Amino acid sequence: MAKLRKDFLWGGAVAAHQLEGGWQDGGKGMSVADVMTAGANGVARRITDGVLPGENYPNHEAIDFYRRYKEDVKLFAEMGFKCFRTSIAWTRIFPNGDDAEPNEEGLQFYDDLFDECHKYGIEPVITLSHFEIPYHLVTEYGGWSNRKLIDFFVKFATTCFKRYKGKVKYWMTFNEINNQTNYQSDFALMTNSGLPKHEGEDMERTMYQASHYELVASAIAVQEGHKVDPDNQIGCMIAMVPIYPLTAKPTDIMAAEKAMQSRYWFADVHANGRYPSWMPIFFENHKYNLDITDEDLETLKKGTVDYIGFSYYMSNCIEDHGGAPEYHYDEENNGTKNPYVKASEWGWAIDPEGLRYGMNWFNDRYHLPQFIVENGFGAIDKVGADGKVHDDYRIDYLRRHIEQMKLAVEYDGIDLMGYTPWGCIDLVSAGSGQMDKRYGFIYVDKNDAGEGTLARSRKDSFDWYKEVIATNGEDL
Ligand code: BGP
Repeated sequence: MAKLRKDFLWGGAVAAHQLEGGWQDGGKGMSVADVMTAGANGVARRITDGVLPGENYPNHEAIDFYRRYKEDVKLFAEMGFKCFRTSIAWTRIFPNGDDAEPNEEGLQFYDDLFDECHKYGIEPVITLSHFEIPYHLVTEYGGWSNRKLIDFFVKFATTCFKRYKGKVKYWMTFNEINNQTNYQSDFALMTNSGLPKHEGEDMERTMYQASHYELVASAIAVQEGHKVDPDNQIGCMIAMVPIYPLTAKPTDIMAAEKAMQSRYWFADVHANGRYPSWMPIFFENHKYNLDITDEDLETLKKGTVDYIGFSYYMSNCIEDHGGAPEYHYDEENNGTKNPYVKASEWGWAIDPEGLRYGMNWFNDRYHLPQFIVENGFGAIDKVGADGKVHDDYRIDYLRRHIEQMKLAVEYDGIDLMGYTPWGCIDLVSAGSGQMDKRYGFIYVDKNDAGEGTLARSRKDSFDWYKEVIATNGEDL
């Protein structure tokens, strides 16, 4: 029976804008994340037009990792991390996105961070664009709806590949690129593609166009990254939310199949180097007339990824509502509750088997190594009378998911590179923009109101995860 690889990459995951802070330090420019206010009481974050006085922009300070990273990396090392997934803030390297030269101070910051990781034998795993692009590219070019963004991104990516050659081997291009199917949400549009919503515009068409440019940019980046260093492993990053049929009714089964296709075609393009057969028909039926050139299609073929990086938090359910034969998946109308699973406070269905299901789904289609680069349980943690967070609910969630991940390796033969639970240190939540939805093994003293000392402390899950890593997943 196959066990986890001996060099299995245990670690944790974060993203630059959710923990660094220092939003104007070291010559950094303004990113889309810098103009999004915190959400409140289930209300989505607001996207402002620039930075408004008196508004709360939580990631401006976040958890001040920009200054405290040495202390934090030391804690990761104490847990035995083999790798650390973070992103490079594009605006630290190219403050406006279209600058002629990169910003040396920004480049140096990541040099120092990666050196600090290597000091402890921790391998950096880097996402190039994790829910942010320079805000200037939004105001000046309309974000990813503009083909020019391809060149800007490739220049950014290539600058990073060259500068960090020998220090970074594992890369991903765009975080959760397929979340853009949720084009009804301003947040998803802004974070994934820097697309401001335009009244009266067919945002679905714009989403497909923007996604195409991103996929072309990714395919060029993959090729450039391999040229710079053939050892580079460059993956995609897909949000895996399996969509089950609510019943065994054949129409529900078909609706679920079509829903899966319409959420995961991004992975087809990344891994197979081509659009699936239904897509040109879909584009034609909708008269989308997208700017997709023959040269683009060649590029997609040549720039396929080395591995499938993905996040997994929950599964979803769908029932057939009739409608068009294409059963086009519509995020807004598909929040059907699965009666067989419980959900978190945020309504995220807790479904460990769904992780194994998603891994098999990817494996059957792409036959590539996989990397679970996000998984975790967002909760409101209470500090106990002894000053410690006793987060047995988090341990329980992670344990049950690791069990399924091991089954996928042992019984399904899936080649799994590593596992990096999300938010290994408490940070700003992407969805709410607040601090109190926490995922960490390490507690950070800061609340939704922005109060706190920013002091770090170990939760119960810290010691538990340390043991999991020490035994390569044997002792759960
Ligand atoms: C993923 C994102 C992360 C992260 C996580 C948890 O979608 O890649 O950036 O934040 O979800 O989501 P949230 O912070 O909304 O709980």
